[in-house]
Amino acid sequence: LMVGCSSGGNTAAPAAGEGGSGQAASADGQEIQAKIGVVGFLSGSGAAYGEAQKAGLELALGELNEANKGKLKIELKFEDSAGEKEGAINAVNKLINQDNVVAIIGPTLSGEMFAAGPVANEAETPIFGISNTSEGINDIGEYVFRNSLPESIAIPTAMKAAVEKNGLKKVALIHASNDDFSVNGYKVMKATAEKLGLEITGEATFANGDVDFSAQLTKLKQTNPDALFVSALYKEGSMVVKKARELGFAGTILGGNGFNNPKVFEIAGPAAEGLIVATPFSPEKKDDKVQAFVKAFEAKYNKKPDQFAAQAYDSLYIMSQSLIAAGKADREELRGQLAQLKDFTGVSGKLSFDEKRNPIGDAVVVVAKEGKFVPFE
Ligand code: 1QQ
Repeated sequence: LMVGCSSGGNTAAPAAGEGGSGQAASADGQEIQAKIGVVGFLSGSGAAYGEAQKAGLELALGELNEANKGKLKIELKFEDSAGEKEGAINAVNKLINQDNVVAIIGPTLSGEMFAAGPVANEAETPIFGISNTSEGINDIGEYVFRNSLPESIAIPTAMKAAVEKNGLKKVALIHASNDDFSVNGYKVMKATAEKLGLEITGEATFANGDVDFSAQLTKLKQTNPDALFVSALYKEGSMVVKKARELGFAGTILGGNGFNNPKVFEIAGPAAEGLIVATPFSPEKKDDKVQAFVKAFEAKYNKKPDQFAAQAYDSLYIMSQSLIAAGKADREELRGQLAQLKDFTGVSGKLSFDEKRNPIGDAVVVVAKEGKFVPFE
């Protein structure tokens, strides 16, 4: 039985009760109407992250609303934060207070989540990060969740593989100093280098928005490292990779989660060749669920999904499952169901949470080869 319409309200507000206006729980057999907010980096220097997330969410939305007919209907309300903390805070406030959403997916950047997560947490509204990989995201509060694999797991996996296969001994580090994600990734790189007994020959920083990295890279190259470890978002990160190759650096280049987007190949061009990254998702994975997703994504968008699309896609399946289990679009009930999530298998792998709601999962290591990432083996 179908009730309500996509533009209708939802039952997140305590006042919006059962029945009446067609906003109802499934306990009485009616379709649950759930409005979920999405905060994404949809414009600006990292817009390809937000676009991938939007694409993944919209694909999942179509599939879920079809499959859950009569049980649950999800409506998504997208807000563009432009990758800014202020933008993320405003979007979260609007979604909670004006749109009355039952939960929020996003924001894209760890820094945005550090700024906007507390707002949602204070308002007792579940907020679900799909690309926040920094340490400490879950410490914001008990309404904060994420399915994005922390860099503290992903980076060491990539570094160990690179050290083993490429015989690295001396490394140089470079990172964006005004971005929480990039700073966190750098700290993980440094700590892991020390743990693995690597010699750090030099370190350098830049700021998001910079376009000239020659001074830093010339200096780092002179320290003669076997590898350059780059912690950055795709735009600056790809320009760093390109410049390093232009300056003649021939060693290994390894990056963090920011590089898991095809824009890297557009910006760095052939200089991307050999770049090593860890990711929880690869469209090349020989797995039925993954391949069905890749096929559906390609049919809809005419390109392969990246990790950001995959984690976004998974997040809506998690929301759907949890809303149905909750039996109504209620923030508190939904939080409870999300916290109980165990062994969810999505396209970005198997997911369960530890006691701090941190995702437990594995990363695969990939390497850039002829315009795409392939398994590093
Ligand atoms: C974070 C990230 C970025 C690469 C997301 C786009 O992992 O900010 O945590």
